[in-house]
Amino acid sequence: VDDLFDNQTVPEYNTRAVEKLTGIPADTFRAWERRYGLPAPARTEGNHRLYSQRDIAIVMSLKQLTEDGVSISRAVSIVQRRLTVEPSTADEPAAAPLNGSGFAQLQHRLIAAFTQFDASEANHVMEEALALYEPETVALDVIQPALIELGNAWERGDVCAAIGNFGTAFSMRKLSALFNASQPEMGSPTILMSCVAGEMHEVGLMITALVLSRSGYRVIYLGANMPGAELAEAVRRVQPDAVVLSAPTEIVTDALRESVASLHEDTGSDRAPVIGYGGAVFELSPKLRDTVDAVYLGRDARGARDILRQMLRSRAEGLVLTP
Ligand code: B12
Repeated sequence: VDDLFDNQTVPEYNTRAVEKLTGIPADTFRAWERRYGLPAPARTEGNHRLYSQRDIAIVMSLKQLTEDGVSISRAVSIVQRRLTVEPSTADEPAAAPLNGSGFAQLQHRLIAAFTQFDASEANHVMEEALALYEPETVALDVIQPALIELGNAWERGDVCAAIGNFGTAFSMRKLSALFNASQPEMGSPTILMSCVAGEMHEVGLMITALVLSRSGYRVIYLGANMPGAELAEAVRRVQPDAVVLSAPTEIVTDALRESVASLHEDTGSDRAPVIGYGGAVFELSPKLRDTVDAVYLGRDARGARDILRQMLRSRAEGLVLTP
């Protein structure tokens, strides 16, 4: 239904059939046609409307979007935009919102907005993405790849540092707002999260916090550059079920090992928390993982969520955990 390019344009369904197939009264989709020009059925010789499969997909998309709380005029412009972007190949439609291509388009538009320092267009892209997808999907499949690409573009010298910082700052504001709105203090078990001492790259940690909080955990977020001794003190006070550390750059691997060591020393609890970590450097140099006495949580928040779910379940059942 959402793949507007996969649907045939041959006019073959009458109004009654469309009502039956979509569950929407004819008055409604005829009003959409009058006001917004969508759908755009053909006419028989006797001037009766004849709809194609694509028209039906359009009606279904409008229905879905309005049911999700998007206004009808906004829903129409979203669908129009999808229809005006040409598919890259016949087999792989570029405008389908529920597959990789839909994400690629949103990423591309977000990067374009960043390179123009255009926060209002970036906000527009975010609104559109959030009308279609869950916040964690927007974080993982739109913001994260866009920032990785922006970082690579900066390394290649294609964009200046200011654009990179603008995109990072904009994204951190969005992600923080989504994280706050997900009521991180509500769920359970409790996960304490921070970057290790000296680590200022905070985006990966924030995305992981959002995803974990949206999965129902209570997340206590300490942010960037957390000295090991202070972290251990916080763990003694909070008694979390898990501690998740971010150490994406090479320069902080020692700091990660130190933090992990002080957490192993004394957490003030008879049931030690799961200690997990992540960061790009452990993907680039997998051997480094052997030097850290904690659980590697994978490439990104998606893997972290799955591994932690498993580990916290085992911990709740009282099974012994080793990294
Ligand atoms: C933006 C940026 C900054 C910003 C960060 C702002 C912020 N609020 O986060 C600022 C300007 C502060 C900055 C500073 C520095 N930066 Co910088 N920065 C970048 C840049 C351009 C993008 C990073 C980014 O946000 N990427 C997008 C996010 C999504 O990626 P990510 O953070 O890596 O997260 C991914 C993984 O690491 C992982 N992950 C991260 N945390 C966690 C946690 C868990 C639990 C899990 C599961 C996964 C996970 O998930 C994400 C998806 O895979 C990169 C270049 C690049 N190509 O990456 C350089 C880069 C990371 N920076 C680098 C350096 C050297 C520095 C500085 C030392 C530069 C300097 N001389 O001042 C300083 C010091 C920073 C410090 N002490 O930590 C190097 C690191 C080199 C290395 N070998 O490790 C890079 C790669 C650039 C380079 N090639 O030189 N930087």
